[in-house]
Amino acid sequence: MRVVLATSNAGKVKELQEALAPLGWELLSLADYPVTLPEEDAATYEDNAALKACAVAVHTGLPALADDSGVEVTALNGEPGIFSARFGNKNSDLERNVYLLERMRGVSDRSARFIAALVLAYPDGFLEVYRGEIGGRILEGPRGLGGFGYDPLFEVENTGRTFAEMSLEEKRAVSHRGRALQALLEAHRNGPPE
Ligand code: ITT
Repeated sequence: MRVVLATSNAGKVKELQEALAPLGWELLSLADYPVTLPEEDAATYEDNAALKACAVAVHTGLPALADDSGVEVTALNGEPGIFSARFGNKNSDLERNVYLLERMRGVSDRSARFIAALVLAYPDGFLEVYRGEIGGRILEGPRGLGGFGYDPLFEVENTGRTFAEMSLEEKRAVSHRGRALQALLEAHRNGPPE
């Protein structure tokens, strides 16, 4: 099956390519099909992922896989959540991380969770929806050089390590996106679900 990865985030592309390899799909990207992703103005991760996947499926005539994700910080009442890409109106991962650290200065409850929704949209309108979550805590400073986004600030529960200190495979085994991908892989074990 030919599938377009409906994301402009290079970190997500790497993780999706690595995890989906066992399915043997031909994975295309927005570099192959320059589609402008729609504004993510829905109220849930799933609906935002569906907006992106459907736009790309309609434009390309191919199944499209989108990911909408975010980090929810307990002490910030779940912020930034679905607004993680625009947190503090900052335009880069580095600026958002600095902003998150500022918002968390002096805060003792550092607990947080990452959430990912994956939507695989087919041109005929059929949708597959998967979700994954993982708990952890926001550190007081960055650790690790891998990953993307908030990875250096998020220490994964029961591991003592941040996502940025993990290889792609290690992150997949425990992450929100890895868990959603695992559900997708299981659903496709015997070909596309009916
Ligand atoms: P696309 O919409 O093009 O897929 P995006 O980066 O805008 O890319 P989202 O709207 O889903 O993606 O925003 C998610 C935000 O949360 C964004 O700032 C990411 O860097 C961050 N994020 C998502 N997954 C992450 C992960 O696994 N590790 C660290 N940060 C992550």
